[in-house]
Amino acid sequence: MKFPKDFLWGGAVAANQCEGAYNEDGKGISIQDVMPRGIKTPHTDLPTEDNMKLTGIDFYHRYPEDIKLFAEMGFKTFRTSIAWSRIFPQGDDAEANEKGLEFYDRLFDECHKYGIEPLVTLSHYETPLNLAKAYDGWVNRDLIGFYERYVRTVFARYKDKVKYWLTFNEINSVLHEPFMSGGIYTPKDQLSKQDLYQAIHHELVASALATKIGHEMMPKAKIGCMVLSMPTYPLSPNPDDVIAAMKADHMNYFFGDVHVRGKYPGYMKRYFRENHIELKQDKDDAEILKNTVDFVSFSYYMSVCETADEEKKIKGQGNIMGGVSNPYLPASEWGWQIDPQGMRYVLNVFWDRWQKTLFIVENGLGAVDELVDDGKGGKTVHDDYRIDYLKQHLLQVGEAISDGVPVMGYTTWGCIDVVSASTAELKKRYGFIYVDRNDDGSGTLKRYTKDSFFWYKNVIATDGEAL
Ligand code: BGP
Repeated sequence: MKFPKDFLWGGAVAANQCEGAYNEDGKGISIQDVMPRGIKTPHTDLPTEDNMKLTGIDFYHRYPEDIKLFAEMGFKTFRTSIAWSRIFPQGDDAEANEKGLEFYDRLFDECHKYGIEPLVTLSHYETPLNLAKAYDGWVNRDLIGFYERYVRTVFARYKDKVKYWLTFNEINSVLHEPFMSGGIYTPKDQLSKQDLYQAIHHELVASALATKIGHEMMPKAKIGCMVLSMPTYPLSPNPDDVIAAMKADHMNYFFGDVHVRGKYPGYMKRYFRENHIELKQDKDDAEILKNTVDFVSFSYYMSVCETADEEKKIKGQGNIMGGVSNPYLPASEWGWQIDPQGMRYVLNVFWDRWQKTLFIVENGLGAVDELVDDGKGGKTVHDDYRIDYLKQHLLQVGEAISDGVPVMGYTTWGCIDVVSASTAELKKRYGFIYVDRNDDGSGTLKRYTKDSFFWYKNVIATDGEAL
């Protein structure tokens, strides 16, 4: 099958997982800098040497080489984030950090040199640490103002360089990772539902405000929300399981519902009532929420099952958002269940529900790779498992397009190996490009193309026909 001519093929990373240079050129400390390996809650207030994200893959200095490799694959777009703490080191500063702004000028210029359109996430799990500690992150309404100042600054600066923007990475993940996703310093087990949903409300208002401001400042820009999609199947045809699955999906869909419909859905009002949650709303909030997005973007890695039967609720190993394992599906080494048809399913569900163009901005397989001699004096990785994963998922994207779903693009996660978000390790690799860096800190940081590099290049060159 041929994908549309203007389909945005590409890859995705996030600043905190690849840039390194955590304290260069005036950057402030972000919440990621104080999360050592495997830790997703506040642990220490100081960056620790154990944290692979402090040096990342040194993208901050090596980006020209990396963008060149993306161009060689034929990327039409490259998704990355702006590290908020490079621009406003403490988050609540009055003035922006010029050196931080200059870095992204250079980065976006480099993309345009090859005709690659940047796709920029404004906030990708990298809240400035000060906003977490002094304000308890998004629980505090002041964050809306700080975020507004930040987005106004970057919109003004990059309005001629960036056309596609995403407001918050996987905004619904705050339900499960309040520190990493929402910069909420209060430990998860002490966080009340009231504060959690208040924080979510602030993020939703901030997202709609960014969309409004973006449209005013950049009439040609397209601004989208970004949700973690993890379709929930009922574990059995028992109606109790079907309703359990519906409710689990609601908790994720409601973020998209607000972004697309501009108001809270009825099932959430019920949830708030039944859980004694009373959102504090400013008089303009309802009006601001009406600034709806141009498109819906999402990550897709896996589906899960849900059941009403407490005894069967053995949590799926490694599933970030809870749920129960599906007996029909294999899993990755990290327990993420592999379900290519779930991609077609979720594309159809989202389109039916929202009637907004969709953008798959994350999908991929985290695996342990082995660097071997390529027989020509160099080194490579024979990652047929990754090729197979991506191929099966892309074929399902093709099926969804044939179903009539408008899909504007596809960016694989971690197009170059980056430090994992959930484990802060480099051994969980997603890239088409191998980075010689190991979790003990050793390695030359040299880049090597994997077999999947040439496979993806061919997929792009043939508009998907080579699949
Ligand atoms: C998503 C995040 C990414 C990314 C990806 C893979 O949830 O948006 O930042 O890292 O998952 O997850 P991991 O790195 O934990 O394998």
